[in-house]
Amino acid sequence: MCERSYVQQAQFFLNAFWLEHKGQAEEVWEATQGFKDLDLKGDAGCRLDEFYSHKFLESFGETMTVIELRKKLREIDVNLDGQMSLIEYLINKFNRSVPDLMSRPQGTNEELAKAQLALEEVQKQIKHIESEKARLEAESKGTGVKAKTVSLEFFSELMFIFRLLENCSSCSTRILWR
Ligand SMILES: [Ca+2]
Repeated sequence: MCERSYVQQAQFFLNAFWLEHKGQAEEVWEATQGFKDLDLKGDAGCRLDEFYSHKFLESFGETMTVIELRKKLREIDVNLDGQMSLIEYLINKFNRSVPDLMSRPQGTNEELAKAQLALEEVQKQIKHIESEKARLEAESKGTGVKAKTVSLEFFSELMFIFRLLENCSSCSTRILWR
């Protein structure tokens, strides 16, 4: 059973520590993606077992021996369930503590909310562009006025996306373009 998805755990962490760690939002989203990639349940998962925790720590840190990995996991695993949730990993990585996390207000962060809205808008636009791309490409292969109009349409959609990205300093391009 999952109380919070990986994305919700990342949001919870960033909400709590936005002032201190907004400059590392990119790293938080990369770790989020790393958990989702390794979890067989993908988006529906919320913690990695010992085997995948080790795999994650290996790919996101320096190479460690099995003993060092076990030690690191014990250090990260604050609720002692033998598994590593994203929030446990983030608390450890950024030298925070659970009491520290829980003492912070949630949901009052306008800047983060704006960044998330912009991210959703960009993702919507990318989906739209992807579905339109084939049609536009086919049409722009022709000649004459219609082909030129289609290319301009495509160009203005791209410019729209770039403008959104400019307003979304914490958006991860890796997540955006996957
Ligand atoms: Ca745990």
